[in-house]
Amino acid sequence: MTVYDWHTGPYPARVRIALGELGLQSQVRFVQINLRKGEHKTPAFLAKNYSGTLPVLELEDGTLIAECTAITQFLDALKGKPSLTGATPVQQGLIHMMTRRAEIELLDAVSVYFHHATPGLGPDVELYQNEEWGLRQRDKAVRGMRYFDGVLGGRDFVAGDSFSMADITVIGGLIFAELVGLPVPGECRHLLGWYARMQQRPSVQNRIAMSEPATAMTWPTRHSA
Ligand code: GTS
Repeated sequence: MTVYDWHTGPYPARVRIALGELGLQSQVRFVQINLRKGEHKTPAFLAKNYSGTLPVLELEDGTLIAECTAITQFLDALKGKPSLTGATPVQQGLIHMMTRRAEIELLDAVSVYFHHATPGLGPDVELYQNEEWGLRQRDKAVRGMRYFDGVLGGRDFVAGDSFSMADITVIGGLIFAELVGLPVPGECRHLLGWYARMQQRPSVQNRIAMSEPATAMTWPTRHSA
C-alpha cells in the first residue's frame, strides 16, 4: 500500500500513528508530497484526491482512500479485530462522535487559523486568505482545548476507556497547535497531562521517523509542478 504523505503534517501524522498502533507500517511505502511547493494542487495529485489534501492511501489494486478517518477505519478493519475505531456499536458511535468533535472543535479550527491568519503554506499556495475567519477559528480551537480538558478530567482517554482514533485526532490537533505556536492554556492541566502521556506511546514518538524523507519516495511530478 502507498501513503501519500508530508512528513511534518499533522493530518498525515494521524495515519502514521494509526499504522504504528496497529503494527502495519511495514506494509506501507510513503510518497512525500511537498505542500509548500503546492504539489497537492497539481492535476496529477487532484486526480488521486479531489480535495487536494493529504494523506491519501492507495491500495495495490489502485483503490484510493482519502480522509484520515476513512483511512484509519480501513486499516483498523484490516486487523480483523478493530481497536482504534471500536469493537461494539456503542464504542463505534462514541469514538466517531469524539473524533468528529476533535476535528470540528480543534484540529480543523487550528488548520483554518494556519491557512487564513498566518502565512500558511506561502503565497504561491495560499491564494485566498481571510484573516478574520482565521482568528475566529483560532479562538474556537482554544475553546476546543478547554472542552477536551474537561473531557479528560473525567477519564483517561478521549472516548471510552482505551486509546482510539479520537485520541489520535486530538493529538493531531495539538501537534498542529504546536506548529503554529498556539499554546494549550496552562490551566488545562488534564489535557496537558494526557498529552504528556500520549507522548510516551511509541506510535507517537515514531510518527516522523516512520516517513523520513531520506527513505521515502518523492512525488514524480514534483519538478514539473
Ligand atoms: N479532512 C481531511 C482529512 O482528515 O484527511 C483534511 C486533510 C488536510 O487538511 N490535510 C492537510 C493538507 O493537505 C495536511 S497537513 O496540513 O497536516 O500537512 N493541507 C493542505 C491544504 O492546502 O489545505
